[in-house]
Amino acid sequence: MKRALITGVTGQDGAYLSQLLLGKGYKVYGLLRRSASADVVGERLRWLGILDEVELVDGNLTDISSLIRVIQQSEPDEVYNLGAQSFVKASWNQPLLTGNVTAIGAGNMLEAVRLVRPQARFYQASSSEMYGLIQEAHQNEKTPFYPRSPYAVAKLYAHWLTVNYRESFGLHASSGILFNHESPLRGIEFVTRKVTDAVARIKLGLARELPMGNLDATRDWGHARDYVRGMWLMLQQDTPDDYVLATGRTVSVREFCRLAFAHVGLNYQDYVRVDPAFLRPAEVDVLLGDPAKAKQALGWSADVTLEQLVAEMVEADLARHTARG
Ligand code: NDP
Ligand code: GDR
Repeated sequence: MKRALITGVTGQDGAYLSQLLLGKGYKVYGLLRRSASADVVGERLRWLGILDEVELVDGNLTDISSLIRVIQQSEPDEVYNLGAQSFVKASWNQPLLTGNVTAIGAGNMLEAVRLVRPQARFYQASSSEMYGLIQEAHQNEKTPFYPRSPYAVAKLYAHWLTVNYRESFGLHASSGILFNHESPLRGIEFVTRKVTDAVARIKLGLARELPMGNLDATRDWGHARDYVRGMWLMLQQDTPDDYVLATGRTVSVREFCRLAFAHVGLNYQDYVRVDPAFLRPAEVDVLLGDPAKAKQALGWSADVTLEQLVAEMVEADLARHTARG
């Protein structure tokens, strides 16, 4: 039985990746940081019905001794480093915490693997945010980076350290440069889930409007379930490498709003208003990924369309709010 250790197991991707690996017969360990809200942090795993199947182990990315202990305890064949302060907007308010968790935390994880379990395969959750102020219309593995937020700067450090540990120490370390991927388990502050949650509340008469930031930004949005499959495929290759995962289609936040409201028969223009509080000090205007390498080398492609994603998310939020009464 293969053994996997996932950091960020309580997040969106951690939950779907756990489900995928359990389905493949893995023993799955998940790093859990201590929280006063221990009863709710496992909510996503519970939603997928797998909370009891994942072995949660106590540790924190900022505490390397805890990572060393967890790797000794779990003896993983594969390590997926998904833990991060992942909300871009918050990274301007907490830039150094973001650096400690998202950059140095990845360094701690790489060091712990190198010292304790160098034979383990390592996945780093890199991000399309690293392209930031885009240098090419379609971004692929060779496109130069230009980060636009403290979050993206931190991710760039983690990305290059992963490449460096591969080249310096021969670790089987791969980095997935993933474009935005969403699902009903997306955190509520991210734009897609914020919109689908508001659509559900407005439809059910629980809210009347939706304050938003920049409606003109465009993103290449896919479904998280497809993207965690790509992570796993990367670690099944004989040779570690870097791969872009994306759909190859970019759509504006405005169009996402239109689709989500239209799903319940409403016109987004009647409800959405721009509130400067949701604008960012520096914006990433456009992202559009080129997943050709992942398709060719991994046989990976994003199967879920944006329209299917929107429908699934709106329906899940309608069900949640209806169940709450
Ligand atoms: P989430 O924000 O949903 O999850 C982040 C996870 O990191 C949570 O489990 C969180 O724990 C954990 N975490 C935060 N701080 C620490 C810490 N100090 N020690 C240990 N764990 C910690 O992110 P996603 O699932 O959406 O994304 C997964 C990874 O992929 C992240 O690294 C993200 O930056 C990256 N990424 C995501 C993309 C996307 O579109 N979703 C695209 C590209 C990259 P807790 O529940 O306790 O807060
Ligand atoms: P992003 O995701 O910054 O791309 O990072 P987010 O959903 O937060 O923003 C996407 C775009 O929407 C615009 N926007 C708003 N965003 C939010 N959150 N709230 C709003 O009200 C709003 N209005 C407009 C933003 O300005 C932005 O242009 C996500 C995270 O998952 C990262 O961890 C990951 O690395 C990248 O995706 C790829």
